[in-house]
Amino acid sequence: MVICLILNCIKILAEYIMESAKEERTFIMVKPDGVQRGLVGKIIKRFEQKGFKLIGLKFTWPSDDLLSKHYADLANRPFFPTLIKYMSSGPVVAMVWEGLNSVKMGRFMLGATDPKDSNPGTIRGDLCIQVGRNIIHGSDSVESAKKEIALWFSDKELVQWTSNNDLWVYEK
Ligand code: DAT
Ligand code: MG
Repeated sequence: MVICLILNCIKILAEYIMESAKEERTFIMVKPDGVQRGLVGKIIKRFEQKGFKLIGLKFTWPSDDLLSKHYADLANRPFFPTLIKYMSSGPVVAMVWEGLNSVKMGRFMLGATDPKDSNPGTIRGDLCIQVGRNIIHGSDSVESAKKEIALWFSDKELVQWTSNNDLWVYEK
């Protein structure tokens, strides 16, 4: 009787942990070159087809100030000024995608930072050539994702909704 109760508690806890894991979020941004080259639809489609759920979407021309905060970790790198100039050269599409392991899988889907090292089949591997025009950003950790999402979106801009796809994307 007691053992049954404990097992039930463990099962409920495991289900709760799994449900929370499915709510992992990542910040994905189509950079100005991706927008100019008409790749927005193609990139969104890849995330939709993978099975991730769109939670936030914003078409915006980012300020130098916002971009400096976004890339604060790279402020001492020699390419920082050209990175900010490139990123502020036009509008971007900022997005939040939700799903199990969305940060890690998002990075796999993007490919390596430098497109010459990106495998075919990845977004950068298929759609761009140079590191300074690598069309897309994706959070590199769950921690970074939380910071980036808070930087680009307010809470009320993020939409909570139930996707019917989830019934078929995830195991029961
Ligand atoms: P990632 O975008 O894959 O997370 P990162 O955070 O190290 O890579 O760098 C941010 C962006 O800065 C990257 O997408 C393109 C640019 N960048 C990185 N390394 C560069 C380099 N060596 N020369 C020029 N631009 C670079
Ligand atoms: Mg990065």
